[in-house]
Parts: sequence; C-alpha cells; structure tokens
Amino acid sequence: MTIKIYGSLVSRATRNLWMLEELGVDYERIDLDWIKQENRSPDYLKINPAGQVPTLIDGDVTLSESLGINLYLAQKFGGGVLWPDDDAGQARCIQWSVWAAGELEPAVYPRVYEFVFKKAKDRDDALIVKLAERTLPLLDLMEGALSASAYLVGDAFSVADLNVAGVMEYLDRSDFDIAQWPKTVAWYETTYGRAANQKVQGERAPVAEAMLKRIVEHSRSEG
Ligand SMILES: N[C@@H](CCC(=O)N[C@@H](CS)C(=O)NCC(=O)O)C(=O)O
Repeated sequence: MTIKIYGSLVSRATRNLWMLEELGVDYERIDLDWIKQENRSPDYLKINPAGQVPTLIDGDVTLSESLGINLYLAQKFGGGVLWPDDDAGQARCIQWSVWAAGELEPAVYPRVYEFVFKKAKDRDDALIVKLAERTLPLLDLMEGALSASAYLVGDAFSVADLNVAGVMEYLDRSDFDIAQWPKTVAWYETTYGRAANQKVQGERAPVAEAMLKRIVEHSRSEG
C-alpha cells in the first residue's frame, strides 16, 4: 500500500518528502488547506487529534511529528544507509533528532515567524536578539560535532543530518548568517543540497510564494 503524507509543500511535511525521496519509496502527498481549516475536519482529527501536519499513514501505522516520522522511515527502509546498523549509531540518530526538535527548533522557528509572517515594522527586536543568543551555543555544538566527523553520526549521511538540516532551514529562511561556523556551512551545503531535497525544494519553489502570501495575509488579518 502506498504511503500517505498529509501536508503541503509549505509545511514541515517537506522534511518527510525529502526523506521519502532519499529512500526512493512511493508516496502520495495529500495537501490540506490550513486557511479553510481542512486540518480541523472531523475526519482529519481522527488521524491527527492535534490537527497538525505532517501525518504519515503506512498501512496500519499512523504517525505524527515530522522528525519522528523520519526516524520511522529510516528504520523501516533505510537500513545501513540512512539508519546505521549499530545500536550506538542508531541511538545517536535519535539523540540528534530529539535535539533538533527540542533545542534547535524552539530557537530558530520563532525567527521565521518574525521575519516571514510579520511586517518589518512589527518585528519584536528584543525577541530576535534573544533567539540569536539562544542559537549561538547550538551552532557551536554542531561545529564541534562536525569538526570530529564529516556528518553528525560518523562519516556517512544519515537521518540525523536530514532531521537537523530540515530544521536549520529556518535560519536560511530568516536572514541568519552562519558563516562563522565553517564546518557547519560546508555540512549544510552538502546536506541540504542533496538531490532528493533539491527535488522537493524545486517542487516547492513555484507554489511557495503564492501559498505563503495567502498564509501571511490570513495571519495578519487575524491579528
Ligand atoms: N512538532 C510538529 C509540529 C507540526 C506543526 O506545527 N505543523 C504546522 C504546519 S508546518 C501545523 O500543522 N499548523 C497548523 C496548526 O497548528 O493548526 C512536527 O514537527 O511535525
């Protein structure tokens, strides 16, 4: 049965689309219109009670949380490649993914809110400074890890890299210059530039501007 991913190209579902492209696994993407509240329909709430995207359905497995979905996909389809064979490597993939969701995302996602969703005059400058202060030690940590090995878990690309880069993308989208962390810059360029992700980003680009404009106008009209 084909895997289903609920979520548009302008949502965290792109992290899962990237993973599915890496794995060469067939999937069907189902877009939900957030402005029309399709993510709050009774049918959708049955599969994701939080009313959020992405959600994955793979046979009788229904999962939410983009980075958790990627761990599942790597474990199921990426053995020896995106999912290391050894317990220690697998544990470190989980560690970096939990770090991306619990430490990195709270520091970098609110920047997107300030830079993409708000008008320049309405930005909260104090918050932007606070977020930058919170981000610096996280980038130092990554730089340290990437000074020891080419990728986050040893010398091969894994789900750890995909999950962390999928969150770091928010820095890219919110004017945050990472030049002072050269190993991280090189790693990000190689990782984010992978063909599988470029395919997803290539599909996203033509629809993103119009979709974001609509979302931003809606969120501004809601105050
Ligand atoms: N931690 C969740 C966050 C999911 C999330 O916030 N998704 C957004 C779209 S990217 C959403 O569904 N927003 C609609 C809402 O919260 O009502 C994940 O990584 O999957």
